[in-house]
Amino acid sequence: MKEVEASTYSAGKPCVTFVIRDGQPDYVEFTTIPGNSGDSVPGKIGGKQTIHLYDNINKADIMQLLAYTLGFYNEFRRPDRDSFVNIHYENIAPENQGFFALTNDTTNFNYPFDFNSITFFHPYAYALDPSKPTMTARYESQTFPWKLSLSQYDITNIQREYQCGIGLLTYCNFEFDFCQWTQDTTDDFDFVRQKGPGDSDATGPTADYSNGIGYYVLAEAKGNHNQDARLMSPVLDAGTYCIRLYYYLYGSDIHTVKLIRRMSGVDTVLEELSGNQGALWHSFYNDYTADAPFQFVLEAVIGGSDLGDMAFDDVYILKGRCVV
Ligand SMILES: [Ca+2]
Ligand SMILES: [Ca+2]
Ligand SMILES: [Ca+2]
Repeated sequence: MKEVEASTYSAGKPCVTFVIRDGQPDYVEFTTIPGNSGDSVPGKIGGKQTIHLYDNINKADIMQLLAYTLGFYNEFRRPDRDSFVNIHYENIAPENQGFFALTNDTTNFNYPFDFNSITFFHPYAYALDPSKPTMTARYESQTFPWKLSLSQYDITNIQREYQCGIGLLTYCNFEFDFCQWTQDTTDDFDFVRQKGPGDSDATGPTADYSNGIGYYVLAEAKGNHNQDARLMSPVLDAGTYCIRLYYYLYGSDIHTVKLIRRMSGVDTVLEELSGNQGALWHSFYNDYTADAPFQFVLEAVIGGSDLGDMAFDDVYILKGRCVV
């Protein structure tokens, strides 16, 4: 719930907030049911409505159930679904085929088909033969990601439908690419996308932050001693912005990371952090105001040994102040 709130706030104001019931006539009750499938009804029905969880349910599946409650259907039930996804009905028991039915109760909100939506099932969901998928993409180049968190379109859809303004400018979990972030070419080396542990040194992450099995971006210490690498955000208009990200600075020779504002060709250091921060991901957020177009720049300055890998994951830029 906290992640849904934090991902959708806009212009410094929360968009969706969850509160403990205090006599409200319309409310959601969470219960658990045995078995390995949760459910909830799409949208508000009035009075009590129930979200069924299952034992050891993961964060992404809870967020999927909350997305239904907020009024969103599964992305793969969009009327234009068959242009993008093959459903393998021969591998789905008849009583479960309804979960894959197209529905005209939804609209595609004029956005592209979104394989990253939190409302996507796992590609093997409801498989009779668990070695075969029940959904595949129609295009070979498109893979089904493991759900991580709300996608960029999930967030903008919630913001628009709940009329909070579109606050999210960019979000990157680095699963496929660097999204709207670009490598600086005036530095010494480049960040790389990395999955799992880099090398066997006692430095750097062993897994990404988003879901533990995906990609993060790494400034590799080996071969880059005393050198720096920078990643640049898109150019942002003058105004106030919140940046939220996760960083991993583990190793006995961690040097320095910086958050920089690049405006009119001048770099100003906004934040700077040096030294070993332990073998875990830390979150960071803060807001900044600029009176001219600018970019955020993430800089890694490597120290004098191999034990100084630095990494980032899940970087958000939102309009307005951060909500704390
Ligand atoms: Ca990631
Ligand atoms: Ca570079
Ligand atoms: Ca390394």
